[in-house]
Amino acid sequence: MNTKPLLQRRSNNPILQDSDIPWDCMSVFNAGISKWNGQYVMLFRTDSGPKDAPIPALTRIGLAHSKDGYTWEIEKEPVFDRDKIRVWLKDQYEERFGSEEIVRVYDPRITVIDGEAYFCFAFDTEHGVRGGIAKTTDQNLRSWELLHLSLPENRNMVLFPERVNGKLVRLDRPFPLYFNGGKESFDIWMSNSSNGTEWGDHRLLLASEEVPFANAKIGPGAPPIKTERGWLTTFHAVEINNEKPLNAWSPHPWTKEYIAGLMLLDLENPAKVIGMCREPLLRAETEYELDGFRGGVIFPGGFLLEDDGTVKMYYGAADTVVGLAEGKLEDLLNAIELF
Ligand code: BMA
Repeated sequence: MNTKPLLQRRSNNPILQDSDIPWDCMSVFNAGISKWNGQYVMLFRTDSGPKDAPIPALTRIGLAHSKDGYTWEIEKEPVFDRDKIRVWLKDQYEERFGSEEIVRVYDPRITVIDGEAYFCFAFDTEHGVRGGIAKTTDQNLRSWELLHLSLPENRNMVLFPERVNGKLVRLDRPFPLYFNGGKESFDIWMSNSSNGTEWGDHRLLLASEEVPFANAKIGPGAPPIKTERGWLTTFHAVEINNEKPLNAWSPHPWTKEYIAGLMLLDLENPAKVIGMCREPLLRAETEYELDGFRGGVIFPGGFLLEDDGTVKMYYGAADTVVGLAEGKLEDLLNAIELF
């Protein structure tokens, strides 16, 4: 077994925290990162309100730029909030359900495909959690064209960085409660699309019971990295330990540890999982990962390969800050146990 950690945390972590943000917020986390026009871009989530009970209506998406992936310049104003979705849904909702239907928008991911930026987000509504996809060629990533809004219950939609067999490929995380008798045991699914608007060919990709360090739900992490051996793909896995509550500002006992995992998908047929790292890729250890709004949470959203073989993984830590950990592509691939 490999005893050296696969990823090393940056010594100046967290790379983003609430005091870096030019508007009033209590946390900045769950960010999506990509390369755009020769720079790094980050869409991140901020929550605002009391530290132990942020107000959902005040959750916003901000934008940051970086030349090296380490030092970030943050745009002065948020780029997205629930009002934007309300505008998109005006015709559908304003008359029948009212604009209160949309509760908040959060957890952005960003993928650049064929020179266009795609932005995936989750949004809570009074009638369920949904996922959305928008795209743009706007250099400033300000004006987005809405492509798709999913049915409830779905979250954590993530796109592959290129078309596979001519189709866009997406990871999904539905919440099938009925057959599980209410148990939070959710899996990662996959779907594809020719145009980004209509999605189909839904299939189960990875089931939670296949992950040795999960005893509850799992979900997609960041857009995968293409390698010669397959699509290297992060995910999060939840381990619940009711005997050992984690530290949290949230007043409810918090028992869900979120752990980053790694799997390998077939290059030609990404719906086939060909291997997995049996050990966690990253598990909460440091103070900024163990203490926060929800301690013990590692939530990967950005996964990038550099020319020298370094892999950067950006992750939300404790639902409070953004962390960065780096490793070598070769080490990550060697840690995968092929099925
Ligand atoms: C998930 C989402 C994420 C969050 C995670 C841990 O269900 O709400 O936004 O980071 O829980 O709290």
